Amino acid sequence: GGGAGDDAGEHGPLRQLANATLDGNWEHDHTVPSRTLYPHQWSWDSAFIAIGWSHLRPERAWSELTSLFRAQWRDGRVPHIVFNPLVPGGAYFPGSGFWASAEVEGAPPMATSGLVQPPVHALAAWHAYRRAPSAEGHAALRRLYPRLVAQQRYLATDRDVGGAGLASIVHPWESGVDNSPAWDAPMSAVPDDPALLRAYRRRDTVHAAAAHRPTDLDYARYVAIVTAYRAGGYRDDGLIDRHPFLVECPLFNAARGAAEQALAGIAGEIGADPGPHRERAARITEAVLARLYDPQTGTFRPRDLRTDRLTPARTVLGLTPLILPDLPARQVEAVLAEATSGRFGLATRMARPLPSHDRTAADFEPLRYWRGPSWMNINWLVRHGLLTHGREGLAAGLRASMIELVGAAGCHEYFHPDTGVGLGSPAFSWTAALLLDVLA
Ligand code: 2M8
Repeated sequence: GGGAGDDAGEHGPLRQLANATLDGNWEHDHTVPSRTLYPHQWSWDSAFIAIGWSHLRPERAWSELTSLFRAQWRDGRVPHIVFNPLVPGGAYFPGSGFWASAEVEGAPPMATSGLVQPPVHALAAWHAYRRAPSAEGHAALRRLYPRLVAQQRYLATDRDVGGAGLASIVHPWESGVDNSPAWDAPMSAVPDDPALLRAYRRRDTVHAAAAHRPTDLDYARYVAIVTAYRAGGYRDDGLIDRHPFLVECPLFNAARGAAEQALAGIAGEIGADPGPHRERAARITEAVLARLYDPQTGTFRPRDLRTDRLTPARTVLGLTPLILPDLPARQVEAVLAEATSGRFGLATRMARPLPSHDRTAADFEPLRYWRGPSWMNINWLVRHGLLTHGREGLAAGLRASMIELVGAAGCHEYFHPDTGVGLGSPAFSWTAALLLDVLA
């Protein structure tokens, strides 16, 4: 990375494609992930997308985050989908009627889901601000700060189901990596009554190949888990006794830790006290180490609260604790050993970005969504972690592979991890946004 080959001239057409992709997906105050597959606002997509807008039209970065946090629930949760009432109900499954947030005490006036996604928003807000500091950005940070703090508080309290300082996800959709092999073990315990799904029609397989998406069995379980959570009014008390899916995810919790570090930066910028954020960040890192690190294999893996076991699959989630600035040297080395192994192929010169799953695993599926394909957001996070820990050479290798991938295939949602062929949506927002950021 860096150097003469990266000037605006050489990457001009690629930048233009990314700009046009973001612009085409812009919708009055937010950006849809994809016009066809995801026509509403998604939580962690908006965080990554804001980073992209900071390079093009910073006012849109602040609008993106502001509109998302307008839909924050009274308990602090930031819903993973904010529904656009102008989009026809049948355009996405499960739509607003399925979630029925209007009936829930403490939900906002607009229709949302009741789940959350990895809290990468503080990191994104701080990153976007430093890319494009302005009076408008400063004012936006001031407005967002208490909301970002409330988001963190919700996850640290209501969602600490295991009681050991980590937040649990209550649904694979909350991980953002929906059908990752990381969830196969906990998902196998979820009832899989196919009749549950017969009542509904999937929409995703209208727009993307069924072989590139989660299975019907996955969807039957997705619906079952939401149905259980919704029946309890999306409340979090007593989940341990009644909820079918409870997992502590390394990415989700590393994002919480990185968020506290980012909040320390934001607090310093707006004249609040950074101290408590640094302390919380340190405690989250300690809990991630105590609960999710397996010294035997040198890997971070999710903990299934139902069995109190680490899930067996070695997915790319295990590399993401690198975004924790205070990750100890021993674990940084362990993550790098895993990342540079044949499982993931990280190198100073690498043909392709990181896959979403261990290439050597028997259940590696190069076409199926989060079970093998490469995704720009995960690669961006790992690159961010490499830079955080001073691994410039590896970060440059990863960056070059990301640019090459999108340069050849376009702004697809995900990519075949070997051939680089584009998969899923062909005009996907976070791919465009994060490409612009790595090009900057
Ligand atoms: C995918 O998830 C949604 C459900 O939230 C879906 O498959 O319908 C995931 O890739 C998720 O990480 C992403 O935020 C969302 C929108 O891009 O799509």
